[in-house]
Amino acid sequence: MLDRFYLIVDSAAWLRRLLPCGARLAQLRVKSTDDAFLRAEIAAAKKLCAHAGAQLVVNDHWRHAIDLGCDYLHLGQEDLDGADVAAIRRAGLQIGVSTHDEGELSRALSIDPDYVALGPVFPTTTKATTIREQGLPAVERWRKALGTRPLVAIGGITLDRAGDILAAGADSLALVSDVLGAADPEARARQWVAATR
Ligand code: TZP
Ligand code: MG
Repeated sequence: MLDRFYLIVDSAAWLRRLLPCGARLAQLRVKSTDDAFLRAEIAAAKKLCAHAGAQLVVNDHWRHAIDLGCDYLHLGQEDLDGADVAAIRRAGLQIGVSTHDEGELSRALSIDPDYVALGPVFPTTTKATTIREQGLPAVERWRKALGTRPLVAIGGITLDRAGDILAAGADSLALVSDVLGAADPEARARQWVAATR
């Protein structure tokens, strides 16, 4: 079961600040090609999440995630191109996959993912993307297509939209800017925890 509040951060430093606010599901999404830096960030995030009793999901860097003993990966469609899914499974990691349309959904399902993410549900400025927002009808379609497989909604998610997205069928809401861009990120994270638990 995924927590309904799925916090995405770009550094372990954010986890040090926000895990104490009650977040129990966090993705470390670091865009870097510096392997030593990536390993240090992933190792720090793993330790912080273990201490907080939170599930860490590592975006993209599957080799480091395996080496460092992590247990959950998030792969985008481009990440899937370069990933050795069999090796990831052999190492015992669970995998969530991003999807933006029906074609990507069927590709994602072919690797039997532990969750499917759909996005962007609403317009986002966090990720440079030309993909149009999917809207709540897509959340409803994905819900039907997925059966009981967990569905994560992502993109432009704010606390005031949370109820509608959950009602449309999402199990978990993944977000960046509503918390990291808030005037008081700790207070916003606590609001999310209170609203979703
Ligand atoms: N994938 C689709 S939208 C997105 C990612 C990583 C960014 C979500 O950020 P925000 O700030 O919650 O819209
Ligand atoms: Mg990725």
